[in-house]
Amino acid sequence: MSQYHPFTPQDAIELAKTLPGPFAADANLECREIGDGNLNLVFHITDQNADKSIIIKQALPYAKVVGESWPLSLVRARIEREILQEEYRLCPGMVPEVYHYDDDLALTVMEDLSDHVIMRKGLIDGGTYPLFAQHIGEFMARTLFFTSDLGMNQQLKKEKQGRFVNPDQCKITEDLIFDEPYRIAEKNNYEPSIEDEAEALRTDGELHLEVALLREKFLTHGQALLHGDLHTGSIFVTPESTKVIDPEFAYFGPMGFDVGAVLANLLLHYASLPGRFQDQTALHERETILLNMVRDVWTEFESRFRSLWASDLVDPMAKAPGYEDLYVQQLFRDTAGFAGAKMVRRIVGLAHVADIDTIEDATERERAQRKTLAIGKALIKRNRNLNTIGELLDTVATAVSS
Ligand code: SR1
Repeated sequence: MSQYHPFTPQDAIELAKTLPGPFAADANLECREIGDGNLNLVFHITDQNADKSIIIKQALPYAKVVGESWPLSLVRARIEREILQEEYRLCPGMVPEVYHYDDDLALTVMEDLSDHVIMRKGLIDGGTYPLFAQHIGEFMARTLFFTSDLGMNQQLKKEKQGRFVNPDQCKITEDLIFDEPYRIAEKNNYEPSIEDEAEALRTDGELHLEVALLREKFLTHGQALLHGDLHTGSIFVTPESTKVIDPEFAYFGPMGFDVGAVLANLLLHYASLPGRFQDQTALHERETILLNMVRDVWTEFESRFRSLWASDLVDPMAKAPGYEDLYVQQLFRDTAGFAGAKMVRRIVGLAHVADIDTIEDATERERAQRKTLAIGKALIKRNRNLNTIGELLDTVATAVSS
């Protein structure tokens, strides 16, 4: 049994040498620690003699973004590895292949995806991903449907729920998304220029009621096995390919939390665009691309989810007339509400997004922050009345224009 210790690049090379593949015995291995996320070490190991490489990801026993004062369970590494294997089974080619793991060392050896780019960076650099909506729609439909009571044996689902109890990671979400943005909290992080917005978030009773309902759903609704952190920093893309990474926040929760995460991060990028484009025609074109992506992600997801309902339903009572439509309607409303909550937290909470934070001009950055909050709050407040993606996009347009 291996004893946990945080790896150095040399430790990562030593481990790589013991693996059956992909490196040859005479490989000349180099290693760089490339982790730029909030929680883990990520080692990129390449053979200088051949075109071969792997990633070793190791969990740290604390949140790297804050330090050792914020301890975190290492169990998340085992959960992340198991859901990667589950997602690989359900959507081959859409997550990195797991080559090896060591739960005591809290590490997973996996496929290197560095021929792709992190989607957040790709969008900031102006990339277009015409197949993204189809890919992510398929990914979410399959992973959510087949881990829910609709698509899997209900007793097996309960057993599986036991393997994906993830309290430390869920607590991060409960605090950072569904609590701290709405009160004075030490970890909150926003610029003084939007103090008025932060104050408004703390005193808006109508908003608090909706956030309380979303929080309750996140705490109690074990609908399907979620990725749990499906933002554009957890997705690798090329124009032809989409790969989902970093599912360490996985747990059984409400489906709309994953779908809402994707929409929220597209809308965050949309809100950042005026701070990135001076030419109004180019700005308008790019905004249209982003809003079309929002529409297409939902539409692709819904169409694939409904196809699975037609072909692979295992719950006989779910065939009751009208049930499918009510189920999808509620899922859409949850998606809208969670998307809004995820936008608000990225402006006033601990962890921000580069889309907004890298806008250099302070006035433009503030404008983007206010725009994000306006969209986020509108989606939260209206979620229980929304029925179609067209209405969601109208809500965005109204929030932006007022
Ligand atoms: C302390 S972790 C902060 C955030 O990073 C992750 O990507 C999750 O979104 C989490 O909320």
